[in-house]
Amino acid sequence: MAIGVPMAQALALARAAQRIVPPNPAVGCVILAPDGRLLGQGQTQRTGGPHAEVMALRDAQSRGHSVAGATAYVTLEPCAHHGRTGPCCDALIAAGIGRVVAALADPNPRVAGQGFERLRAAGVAVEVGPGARAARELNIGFFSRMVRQTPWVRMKVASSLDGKTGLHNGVSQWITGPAARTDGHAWRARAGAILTGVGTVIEDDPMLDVRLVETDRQPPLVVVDSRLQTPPTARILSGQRPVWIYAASRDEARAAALEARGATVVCLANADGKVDLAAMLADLGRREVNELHVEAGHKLNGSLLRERLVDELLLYLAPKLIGSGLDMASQSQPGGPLTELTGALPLEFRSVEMIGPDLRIVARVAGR
Ligand code: AOF
Ligand code: ZN
Repeated sequence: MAIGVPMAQALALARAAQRIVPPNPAVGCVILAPDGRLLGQGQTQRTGGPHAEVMALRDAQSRGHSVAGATAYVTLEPCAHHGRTGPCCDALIAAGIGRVVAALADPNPRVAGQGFERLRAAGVAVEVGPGARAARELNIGFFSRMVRQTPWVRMKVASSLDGKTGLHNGVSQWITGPAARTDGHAWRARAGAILTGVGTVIEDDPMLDVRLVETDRQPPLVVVDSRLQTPPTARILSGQRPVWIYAASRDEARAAALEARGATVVCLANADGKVDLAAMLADLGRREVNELHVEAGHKLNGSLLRERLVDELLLYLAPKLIGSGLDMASQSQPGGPLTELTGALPLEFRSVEMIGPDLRIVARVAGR
C-alpha cells in the first residue's frame, strides 16, 4: 500500500519522538483539511504528557483552524482508554474530525480495536493500513512487550570483517570508527534499557549511557551479575539513572553495598546457579522495557544467543581482517562450534549501510 505524503510526515514526527517516549510508543499525527491544507500536527510527548492526536488538535487550535470534517493521519490507532492521559478518540470526535487514517491497530489490550470502534460509532470514517510496516518498526519494542510481554532484544556487536570482536592476545581496542560509535549511541537512545554483563563492567568500567547524540532521557542500565561482583565504585553507579542488577543469589553485604549506591538487586536463578535470562526478560517486560539494547562481551552474548533470546543483531563491521581470535559463533551454539550448518541461527538481513568507513548490518532472527 502506498504510504502517501501525510502519513510519511506523521511517521517522521513519530520518529523524532522516539528517544523521549519510552515506555509509550512513538506516534505522529497530521491533520489535513478536505482541500489538503495542513491544519495541525504533533507527536507523543514524554510519559504522562499528551498523545500525538491531542498535540495535533492543539496545534490546529493555536493556528486558529477548525478541524471540522478534517482528516487525521495517525501512525497508531487513537487510544480509547483512560491511562495517564484521556482517550484520544474522544478528543478527535469532540473536535469534529471527519476521517481517521491510521497505520495500524494498537496492540495494547486496553485499546486493541476499541479506538476504531468508538470512532466509527461516532460516524467518523476509519481507514487502516497505510504506513503499517514502518509504524510497526518504529515501535517494534512496544509491540514485542504488548504481544509477548518481553522486550525486543537487539544485540550490538562491533567486529572485524571476519567477525572477530577483539585480538587473540586480549588487547581490546576500538575496531570500528567514530561514526559507528555515534550511530551506536543513537540506538542506545531509543532503547528502554541497556544490558551488559559484569565482566564488561569490571574490565572496561564503562558508562554505557547516551553521550554522542542529543537526548534528555538516559535508559536504565541492566547488569547480569550472578555473584554480585559489580564493584560499588563502578562508574555505571555514578549517574542518576536506574541500575538494575540481576543476580543468581543474594549476598547480603554485596547487595547492601550496591543498593547503597542506588542500584536495585533482583535475584533470579536458573538450575545451573546462573541468572535465569528468560525470567530476567519477563521481569524487564514487567518493568515496561520495550527495546533492550545489549552491549556485552562474548560470554553473555553467547548465552543470550544460545538460549534463542535475541531478536535482532546490530552489527558494525570494520574493513579489517583479524584472523583467529574471539568470535561469536563458537559461543552462541549449544554444544560449542557448529558441526552442521542446519544448526545455525536462521537470520535475515534487514538493512545494510555504510557508517563512515564501516558497515552496519541489521540482521533479524527469522520469524521474529
Ligand atoms: C495514542 N496516541 O500518541 C500514543 C498512544 O498512559 P497513557 O495515557 O499515556 O497511555 C499509554 C498508552 O496509549 C500506550 O500503552 C499505547 O497503548 C497508547 N499510546 N496512543 O492514541 C499516542 N503514544
Ligand atoms: Zn491517545
